[in-house]
Amino acid sequence: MENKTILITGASAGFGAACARIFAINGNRLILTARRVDPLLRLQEEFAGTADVHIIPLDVRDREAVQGAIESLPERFRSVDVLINNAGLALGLEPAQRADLDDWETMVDTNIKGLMYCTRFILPGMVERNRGHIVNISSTAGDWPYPGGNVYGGTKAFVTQFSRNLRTDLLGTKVRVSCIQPGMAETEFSKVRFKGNDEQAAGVYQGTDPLTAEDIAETVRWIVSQPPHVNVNTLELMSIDQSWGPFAINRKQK
Ligand code: NDP
Ligand code: 8X3
Repeated sequence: MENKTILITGASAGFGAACARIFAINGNRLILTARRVDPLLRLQEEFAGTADVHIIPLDVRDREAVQGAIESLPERFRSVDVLINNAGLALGLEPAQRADLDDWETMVDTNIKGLMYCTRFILPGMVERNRGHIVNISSTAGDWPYPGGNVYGGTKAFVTQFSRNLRTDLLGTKVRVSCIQPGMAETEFSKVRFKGNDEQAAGVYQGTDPLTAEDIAETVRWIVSQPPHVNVNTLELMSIDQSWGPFAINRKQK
C-alpha cells in the first residue's frame, strides 16, 4: 500500500483512528472525516512527514455535506483508492418495546444512510478509473441476533447485504468491495451506546480480552493488500473470549 488515497469516515476514534495510523505510511494520502475535528487535527500532527492528510469535519447523516465534501476534494485527494465506511454507532440496549425511537432513527441515519451517501458519491469515480476498494464496517450483530440489538443489528445486516449487492453491480469492473464483521471490540463504542455511562461501558469488556481497534485496522490492511484479482467478500472476527449462545427458550411456569 503506497501512494494511495484513502478516505476514512469516523476517523476521530476507535477503528477509524487506528486505520488512519496503519495507513499513514509510504506516501499515502489520507482523507480523515468525523464530526469532532480536534482528534483529526491531532492525527494530522502525528502524521506530519509521513502522510499527507486532508481533514473534513463531516456528519455523514448530512447528504448535501457529504456530496459537497467529496465534490470539493483538493485535486491531489480526488482519486480515492480506498473508502473505509466506518462511521457508525449503537445507541441503547433496551428491548424494542421500550427503545427510544430517536435513537433508532440516529442509527439508521448514520449506519445506513450515511454509508449509502459516502458510497454513492465516491463510487462513480472508482468505476470511471476502473480501480478502487470499498471496505464497509458491519458487525457480528448484522448476522447474529441478541437481546437489545434490534435496530443496531438491523442496520449492520443492511451493511453486510449492501456490500454483497454492490459487488454484483460492479462485476466486470476492478472495483472491490469488502465487508468486515467484528465482534466485541474495546473502543468508545460502548461509551456511546450507554450515553457516557463509563461503568456500564467498562462492564462490557470486564474480564475479557476484547478485540482492539488495532486488530480491526490490521484486518483492513490485510484485505486491501490482497492482489487486485482477490476480493475478500465478508470477514467475521471475534475475541477469543466471545462465542455464540444457545437458543433462548421460554418455559411455561407450572
Ligand atoms: P467509536 O465510537 O470508537 O468510533 C466511532 C466513530 O464514528 C467516531 O470516529 C465517530 O466520530 C464516528 N461517527 C459517529 N457518528 C458519526 C456521524 N454522524 N458522522 C460522522 N462520523 C460519525 O466506535 P468504533 O470504532 O468501535 O466503531 C466504528 C464502527 O465499527 C462502527 O460502525 C461500529 O458500529 C462498528 N463496530 C464496532 C464494534 C465494537 O465492538 N467496537 C464491533 C463491530 C462493529 P465523531 O463522534 O467525531 O463524529
Ligand atoms: C458491535 C458489537 O456485539 O455490541 O457491533 O453488537 S456488538
